[in-house]
Amino acid sequence: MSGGEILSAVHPTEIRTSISPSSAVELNTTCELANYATEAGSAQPPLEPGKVRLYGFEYSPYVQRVHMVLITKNIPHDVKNIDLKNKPDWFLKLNPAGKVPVLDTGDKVLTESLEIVVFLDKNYPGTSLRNTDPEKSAKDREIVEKFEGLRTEFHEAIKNKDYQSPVTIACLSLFQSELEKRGTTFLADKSVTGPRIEPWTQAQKSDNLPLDHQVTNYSSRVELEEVNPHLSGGRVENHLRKTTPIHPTEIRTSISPSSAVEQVYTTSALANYATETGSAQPPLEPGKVRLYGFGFSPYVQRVHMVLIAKNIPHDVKSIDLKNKPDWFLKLNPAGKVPVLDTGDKVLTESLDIIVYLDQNYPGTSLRSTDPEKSAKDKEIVKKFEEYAKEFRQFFTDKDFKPSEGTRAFFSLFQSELEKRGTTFLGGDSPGLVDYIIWPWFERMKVARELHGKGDVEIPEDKKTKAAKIEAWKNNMEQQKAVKETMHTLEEHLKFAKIRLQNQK
Ligand SMILES: N[C@@H](CCC(=O)N[C@@H](CS)C(=O)NCC(=O)O)C(=O)O
Repeated sequence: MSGGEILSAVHPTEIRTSISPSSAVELNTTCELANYATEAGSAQPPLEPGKVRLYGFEYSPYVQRVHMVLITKNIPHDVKNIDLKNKPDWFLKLNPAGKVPVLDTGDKVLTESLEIVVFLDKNYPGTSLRNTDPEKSAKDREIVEKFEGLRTEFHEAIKNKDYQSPVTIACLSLFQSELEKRGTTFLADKSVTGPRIEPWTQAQKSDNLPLDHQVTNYSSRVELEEVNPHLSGGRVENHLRKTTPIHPTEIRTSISPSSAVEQVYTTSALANYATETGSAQPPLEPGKVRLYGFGFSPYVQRVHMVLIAKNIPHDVKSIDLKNKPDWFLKLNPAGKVPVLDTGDKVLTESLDIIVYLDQNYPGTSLRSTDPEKSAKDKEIVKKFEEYAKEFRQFFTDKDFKPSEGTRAFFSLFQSELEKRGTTFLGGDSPGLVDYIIWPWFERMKVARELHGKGDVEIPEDKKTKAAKIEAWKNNMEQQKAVKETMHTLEEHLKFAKIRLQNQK
């Protein structure tokens, strides 16, 4: 689909029949696959920068309560399943008791779900999920204590349909009377007690699997770049802001910032476990769409950002592009990422995918309804796609001169920002167009760093233009979807160098 058609229509190409999400066999396969790195004898998968790691097992309510708190508190994390029948040695070193959940923050290893959830609530930013009122807090503890006593009884009740469950009855009656007394929807407005209890009250529903939002391979560090160098035809001032981890409490000593890239690679090598030639296609998780991608692809990143911005449950699997598995080539014979698999449909081409997501998933639409703006958005995207195509040449040829199309894009982009008078092209929050173009802005400084050129002043007549776009960039960098998907300049540089080396 050409840039001109984007934002108007999408043609889902393939109807899937081969995978039914309800198949129990597939769930088992998911589990087996998910355990790839955790069998006895396997190596401990290194932490991803900026993320905590939860070791678990999909069906464990103790793991689920921790996972839910990680999600509720927006703590960047990933989850690795442990094969509990075949525990790896490194796991037994982390927790000699051999139980999940285990939380590894990089600084600390914590076991025991209740200790972990309280630790997360105390040590990570955001609203506390515990009651501050002493009376409620004491009752919460009582409720939790009673629920903890439920453990043995719960198994008994599953095995024996006539089991009377005295502890459960006492517990539920306390739970109910507290709900009544407080008159709130939950035990607290945002009570950690709710999530603690929920895994048990929902355990009978076989389709109720924990939602896994740990999808990125990306660093959480934020860094500021300069205005597009191709715009002014010269060099602009370098405004490097100190990089700040999302969670200042999480200071890892074992990993120096310079090894962050190695980690990204190692992690993504692990993430590729299921995607090498000869490997089986990893089954979809119920309730989630799957994005097949590659950590450094700007086309993948734009789709990933829209999934995050629209809160669409998803996971991301990396494809080894040098070694594409047959099943991947069946999904997309062109062999390119991104590919989106919804379970019903397989979509290729980033722009088609993005429009499909915006059209078919709930939440505010990220496209403008104003016909004039919408037409301008299409024009911007069309011009931008031309620029994206020639972008690579800025890396390989330091004297590459931007085409007319590229110049026209920057000029239109800036004049539209000015005309709309909003922070983003989409208004007060980013729209599809903003997400569509962002990944290239994240990478612009790479070319300059590669060519080792110094900075120069922005010409006077370009200053307003540069300031508009720079303000847009700064505001984009504050967006959740950008923070969760971006790589630092250092990581981009390292990747670009490896790639250029490989092309020689
Ligand atoms: N027009 C496509 C471009 C996608 C694309 O070029 N993907 C690259 C990664 S950035 C790729 O998959 N390359 C692998 C290959 O061509 O073998 C889109 O928007 O999705």
